[in-house]
Amino acid sequence: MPFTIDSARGIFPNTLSADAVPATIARFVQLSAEDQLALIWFAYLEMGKTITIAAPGAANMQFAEGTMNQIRQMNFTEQSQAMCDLANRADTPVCRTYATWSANIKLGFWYQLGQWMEQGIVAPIPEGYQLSANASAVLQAIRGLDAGQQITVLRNSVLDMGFDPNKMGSYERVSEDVVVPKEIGERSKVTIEGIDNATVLSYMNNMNANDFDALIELFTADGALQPPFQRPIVGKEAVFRFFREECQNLKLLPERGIIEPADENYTQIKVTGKVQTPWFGAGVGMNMAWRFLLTPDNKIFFVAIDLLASPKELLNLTR
Ligand code: 45D
Repeated sequence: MPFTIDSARGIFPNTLSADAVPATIARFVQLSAEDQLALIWFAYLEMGKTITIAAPGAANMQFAEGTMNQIRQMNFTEQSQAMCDLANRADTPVCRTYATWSANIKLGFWYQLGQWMEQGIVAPIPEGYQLSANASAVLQAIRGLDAGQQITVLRNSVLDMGFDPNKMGSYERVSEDVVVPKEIGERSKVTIEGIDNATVLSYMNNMNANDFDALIELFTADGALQPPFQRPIVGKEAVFRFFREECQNLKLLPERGIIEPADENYTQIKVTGKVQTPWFGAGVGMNMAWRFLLTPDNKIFFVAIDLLASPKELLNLTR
């Protein structure tokens, strides 16, 4: 066995990912719950001037409806408390329910709350709320990020909220229904400058078609996928679940790549390009890299997906 998942993670080590994202999140989680909520509110209002969220199409909100209606019935004090509890990752029934939801349901929940806050149905951030000096500095840092990095900060801060699922024992995960894969005739086919590898092209095309059954067959049984800023998801079963829960309706727009032999007849391939999320559509193109390590029979042993530090990184195709 020439490669382990751990050693595979190190291919194309000079790929510069957007470290500003985890750095900003690390500062954000240090803030008080009140500051966190107010900061996201201000960031969301500012971002809303340039980019619009395309929900609720992106999330099937029936799964969060019960909790949302519960919050709708509360008075303002209770609503503010419920939102602070989420930011504090407290142990409450709402925080426990929240922890069972997939990423899209969490985002849809906050999207709805945000709308209700604007409409005066849910407690607003108090008028004239003054962010602490630290919170202002974090907001300033967010302003300095590109749009793809900003939406990633927002997404990750939302995913961190609620009760810690690792403390919950066994529970049933709640996610949207899986969409039907696109008809063969309606599928688009990517072209990638410098890359004619069939596995990599199929990866992109199957993901764009939501054809997760075909997609997962490109992986080895012990294969792994590493999403941006996360540890690898290991094994076909776990990766398949991830595809069905978190990868619907993505648009992968790979542009160029480089292919190189690796040890023991493995092949390493780096591709760069853009990715669009159904939440923002063509409004936000995230600068991304895929770093593939393929076995001698062209199966995916490992792929890392990185959010890049800058557009300049799209052209960084060296080892
Ligand atoms: O607290 O090849 C209020 C993989 C204030 C798969 C609020 C991938 C109070 C493999 C405003 C109400 C998935 C890895 C909060 C590729 C408050 C693969 C609300 C990559 C919270 C390419 C806030 C996919 C709200 C990628 C409503 C990179 C926030 C996907 C909403 C990236 C934020 C998707 C939203 C991203 C953020 C989506 C909707 C970054 C969505 C971000």
